[in-house]
Amino acid sequence: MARVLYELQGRADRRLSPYCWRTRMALRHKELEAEFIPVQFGQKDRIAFSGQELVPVLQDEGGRVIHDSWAIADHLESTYPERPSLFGGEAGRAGARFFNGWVDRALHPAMIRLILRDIHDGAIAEVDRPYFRASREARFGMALEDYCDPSAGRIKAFRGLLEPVRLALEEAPYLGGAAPLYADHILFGTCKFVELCSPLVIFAEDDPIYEWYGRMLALFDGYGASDGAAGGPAGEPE
Ligand SMILES: N[C@@H](CCC(=O)N[C@@H](CS)C(=O)NCC(=O)O)C(=O)O
Repeated sequence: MARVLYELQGRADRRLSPYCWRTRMALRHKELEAEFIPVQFGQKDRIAFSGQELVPVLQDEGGRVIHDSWAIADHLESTYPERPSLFGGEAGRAGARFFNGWVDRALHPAMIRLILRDIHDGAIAEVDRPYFRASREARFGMALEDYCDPSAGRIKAFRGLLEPVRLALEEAPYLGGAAPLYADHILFGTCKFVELCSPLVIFAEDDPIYEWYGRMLALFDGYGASDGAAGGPAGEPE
């Protein structure tokens, strides 16, 4: 059985999800081939076999099904130890686990607040907008338009959160050191998501994170620079 990744599909077939990009990059890092199956918010029947409703879902060779990007990274590392390591050992795995939680719990809430309207208005498939609005308004307890706040103050606060990343990049070109590791793919997923969903400029060109992002886009023969659409560059919007 071939390896298959189920991932979020946005407008113009763009593969939007920050979590799915983590897995895409992890697969390339491990030099593993996969087929990519798009899933819109309204197509949860496609991943019903996983017993839950979120992507990414990986169906690995042999049929094993894993959901949650961290669980998938962990699975890839333990199942394919002979391939390039995602964590660089047990201590590296523990550090990446912390970073994964920090990005999910501290960075993503600040990021979503900046681009929620852009996600709704322009990034997701039009057919998914009512579901997206209803589910997010229930989660945040207010209208999308009231929750979203791309003001200069919020952008500054978001950039400030990333100060520890800048400190790390003063010492090495990647969070993994001389070469990228899974921690880099975690943050790359967030940056790629913003790039695909919003015109907002989150990093100034003299920001070390901007330079790091350029290095990440160039990895794996420029794999990260695509929008993930099956036919290559995005076609006409729906
Ligand atoms: N902790 C999960 C989060 C996965 C997640 O939130 N996925 C989003 C896409 S970005 C999703 O499937 N959302 C579907 C929905 O909200 O109905 C992971 O790391 O994989």
